[in-house]
Amino acid sequence: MTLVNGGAIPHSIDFHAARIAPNVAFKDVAPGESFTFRFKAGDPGVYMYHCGTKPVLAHIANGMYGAIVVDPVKPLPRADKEYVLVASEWYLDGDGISKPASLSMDKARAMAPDWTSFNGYANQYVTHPLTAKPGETVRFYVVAAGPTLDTDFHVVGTIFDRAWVNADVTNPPQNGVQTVSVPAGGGGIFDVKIDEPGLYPFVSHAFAHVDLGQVGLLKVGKVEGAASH
Ligand SMILES: [Cu+2]
Repeated sequence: MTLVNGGAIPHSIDFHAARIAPNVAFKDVAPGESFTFRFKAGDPGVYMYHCGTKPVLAHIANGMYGAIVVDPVKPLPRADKEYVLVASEWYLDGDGISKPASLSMDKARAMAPDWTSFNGYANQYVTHPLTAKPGETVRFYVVAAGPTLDTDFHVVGTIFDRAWVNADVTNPPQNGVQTVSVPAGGGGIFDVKIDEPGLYPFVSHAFAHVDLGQVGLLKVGKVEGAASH
């Protein structure tokens, strides 16, 4: 892993998938500098990574995060489609219309987001749904990046056939579960197999988050019309 800091202030990178001394590997890298470290990804799952420079709240709230999937040596059951969803929330100091919005630390501390999202944009998969064919197994790798709020992952109109809660793939998955909390800084892996064509919303079932944009659609088969949620 090489972090190149092309920005104006120090940054760093914290991999939850690593077992490593954070004061060494996750240290601040000054503007214009780079830093390389290595770790062995020996713990399978889906993990958050993020900037760990103080105040971490500000760096994560500005979008400095992502997900990595560490596959187990013994593969998981086959999935036909795999999607990675990184849930997060945005705290802004303006509407972004007259001038670009920046971070509101007051809102971030108060946990009062303007928007919540999957993969950075509120409602993006409502306008551009994810797709599957009827009968396909769809696997969602879900990370809640926060910076602060959890994501209560649920797919409307079906039940998780398999849920690796907290992305623990060393144990058998839970079968037939409806909603699983993915904590801020955590991950989960969810399989659904949907036979009936339709529009199936995937949401954080903490519904204020749906209102703020943490909702998308899984379009199974050929479908006309609008979503229910
Ligand atoms: Cu940073």
